[in-house]
Amino acid sequence: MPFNPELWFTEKYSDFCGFTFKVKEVLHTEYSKLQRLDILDTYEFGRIMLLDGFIMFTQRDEFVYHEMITHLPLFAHKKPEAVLIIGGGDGGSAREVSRHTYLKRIDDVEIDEIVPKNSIEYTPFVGEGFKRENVNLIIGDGIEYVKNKSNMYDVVIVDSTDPFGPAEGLFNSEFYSNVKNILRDGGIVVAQAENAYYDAKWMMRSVNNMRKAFGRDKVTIYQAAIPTYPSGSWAFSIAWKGDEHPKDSFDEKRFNELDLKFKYYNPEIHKAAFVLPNYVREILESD
Ligand code: AG3
Repeated sequence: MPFNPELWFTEKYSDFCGFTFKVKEVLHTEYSKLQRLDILDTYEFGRIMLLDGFIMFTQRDEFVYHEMITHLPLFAHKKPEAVLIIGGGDGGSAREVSRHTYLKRIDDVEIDEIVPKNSIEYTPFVGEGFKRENVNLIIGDGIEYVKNKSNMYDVVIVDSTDPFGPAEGLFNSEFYSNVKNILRDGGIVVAQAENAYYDAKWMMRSVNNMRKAFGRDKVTIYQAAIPTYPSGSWAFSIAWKGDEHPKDSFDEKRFNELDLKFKYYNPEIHKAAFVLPNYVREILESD
């Protein structure tokens, strides 16, 4: 029998479980000063980007995350003109935001240049976000970028890695209060906030620190089903400066006029994503 080795990758979710899939080929590995990046080609999920061994996105289900972190806050805002993406170095969020062609400004501040470089080369289905002419990619530290600036953006999207290493400071209250200042009146911030099942502490770090900056009644969680992230049920924290809850401020007129095709997001999901199971509600209310 010919030697036919099998290569498998596991992302560990806890000391006792993880998520494993069979790898066709390791396409690229590269180290920056900040982190290790791997691009894998896999049988089940297509191309995958790992940062420090954690799944950032897969070709097969990235649409859920990127649609939900962008279109929900954009359609919840009354009249967005300028959008800031922090992180999002793969270009997936930029790709979705750029479809809102009425926007006057889209800035994406990514700390590590090897992420966009490799995304454009190996995962162009998201990397193409940086090819859109209305997207301005800035290589820099998002934590520094939001300091001492005010009234510049209507929507801020924090598309970060997990809250350790380079992204740790993107989950703290000083960062969120700078984000509040950089937002104009009526502004909305959304951040990827891990999951309530394995990592409730991390989710609540984002929620509690947003609460410190925006006030307890101006922060909540919405969720989406993302099969390749821990627990499959992913949380986004959202805070708003205006009076209306983002689930109620969906702009149906703009949604119909733009007439975009989505694979996950729709007007019903916009509202339903805020409906939380009891175990998540309890975590949110307990702190
Ligand atoms: N941001 C990373 C989400 C966190 C995933 N965590 C994990 N697999 N442990 C996604 C970047 C996509 N633009």
